[in-house]
Amino acid sequence: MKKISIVGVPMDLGQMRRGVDMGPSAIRYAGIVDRLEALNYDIEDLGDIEIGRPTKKSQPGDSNLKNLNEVAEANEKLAASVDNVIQNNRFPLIFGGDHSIAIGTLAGVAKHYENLGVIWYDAHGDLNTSDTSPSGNIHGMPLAVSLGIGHEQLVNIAGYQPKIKPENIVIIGARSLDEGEKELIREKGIKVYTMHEIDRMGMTKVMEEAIEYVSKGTDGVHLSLDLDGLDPHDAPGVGTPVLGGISYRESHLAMEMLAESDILTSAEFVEVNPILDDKNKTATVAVALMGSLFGEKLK
Ligand code: 4U7
Ligand code: MN
Ligand code: MN
Ligand code: MN
Repeated sequence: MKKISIVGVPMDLGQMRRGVDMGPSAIRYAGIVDRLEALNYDIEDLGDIEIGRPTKKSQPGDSNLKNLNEVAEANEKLAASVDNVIQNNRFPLIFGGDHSIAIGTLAGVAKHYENLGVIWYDAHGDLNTSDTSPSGNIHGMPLAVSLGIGHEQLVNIAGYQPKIKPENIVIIGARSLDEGEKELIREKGIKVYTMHEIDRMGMTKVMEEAIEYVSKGTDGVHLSLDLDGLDPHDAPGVGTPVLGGISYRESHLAMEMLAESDILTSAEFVEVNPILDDKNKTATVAVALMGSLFGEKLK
């Protein structure tokens, strides 16, 4: 029987909109523990990582990255917690919080895998650096940071780098990429299925290819699911919504195909913001998708 450990990360310092720190509570409130227990998993909820508050106004000479020290510190704690979950032979399931927490999740997970595959389900590439970021928001940087590209304080979390390799990553659902991100994608040859490919090929084919792509030559696979990968109609409670996204049904299909493939070794669901939501719809969607991801259809 699969043993799952839940870690909440009430992080909102990687972007500018308040409320996303309540994401982990909203997901728990939407019934995730009962949902997974009904599937006969052994569930342990480790509670939330403590997030510091920004203590000082920025000083001249500071980096343009917003809340850099606090984001780095929380991600160190998260990396240690995730590392510990895997050492205990349990599956880490992380709830955000803004997407800057993927830095810590991947730092903890990748210690255990030489060649970790990553599925990045997102409207965005999250491949910005301090130089290319239009916003200075760290939630737009975690994939670059995990590749070893970015501010040294972030890149070196958990004391090693890089965490992942460009050829082991697949991005699904992209429709808002900045110029610097596009350049990095071209330069590193990162595999991307934009909304164009999803429309053209259909989600079934996209997921068949993506699953094969991230399984080849890898020894584990992490799913990082940003709820803004879905269309804002289905997931309105996110800080950076982008029209024309993946539907709720297509997302279920994607999760079901991942369940069948049985390749995942860790997962995170991020960017749920209850303040911007419509009656906890987005957390409810996240919980439903996790139901599929953990095999509701197969049982
Ligand atoms: B998310 C953005 F400029 N690219 O870097 C940036 F459009 O984790 C958005 O995917 C980043 O939600 C979105 O600020 C980060 C912007
Ligand atoms: Mn996003
Ligand atoms: Mn993201
Ligand atoms: Mn977002």
